[in-house]
Amino acid sequence: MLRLYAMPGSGNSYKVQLLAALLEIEMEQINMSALDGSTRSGTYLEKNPIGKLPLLELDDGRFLPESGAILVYLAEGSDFLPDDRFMRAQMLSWMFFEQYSHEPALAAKRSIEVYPERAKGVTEAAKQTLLHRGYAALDVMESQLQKTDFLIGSKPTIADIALFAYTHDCDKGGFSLENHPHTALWLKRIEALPNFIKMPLK
Ligand SMILES: N[C@@H](CCC(=O)N[C@@H](CS)C(=O)NCC(=O)O)C(=O)O
Repeated sequence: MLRLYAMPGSGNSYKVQLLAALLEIEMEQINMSALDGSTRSGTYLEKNPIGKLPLLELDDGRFLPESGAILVYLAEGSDFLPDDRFMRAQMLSWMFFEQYSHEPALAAKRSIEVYPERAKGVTEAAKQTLLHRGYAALDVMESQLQKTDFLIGSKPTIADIALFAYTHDCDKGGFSLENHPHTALWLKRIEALPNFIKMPLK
């Protein structure tokens, strides 16, 4: 059976947990914390030299880090991974956007607000920069979601799963979707998918 090393309450882990639930893929789950130093232990670094969660272990003992890569692996053969060459590239374009422009602002701001130990030494100016960058990313999504139900058209792909994770509870990081009504509706569309699960908190 597949084994997922995950952190409860982490959006990056939730992406994988959500897709696995939607596709009814069974996985053994090992809960870890990125806050207690265990992801920097020698035994974990042997499995994942990047030292982050999530991490997927395949049946044959191979390891796959990075949430986006794990989504691609799990979605193989499903409707969440389009066959069409351009659509697949568009999907990846949103996933790279998530990693470079969205997650670094929304997840970082949420982390500062949710875990007080992460707020130490963070200036008000740095928080404002994260808010500014996060809203810029949400504006890009809103502009697309005014035109299409999901990010690359009428059907959900793993790009939607990837971007759902840190958008659905962006209020925890101090963001509001009041001026992003299409993004708020898109969240509801994802929550209505069969087998949807909320973010596991333990
Ligand atoms: N690009 C990675 C980011 C993973 C990541 O940042 N995970 C956090 C938990 S949400 C982590 O393990 N942080 C530990 C650390 O940075 O030391 C992915 O998408 O999987």
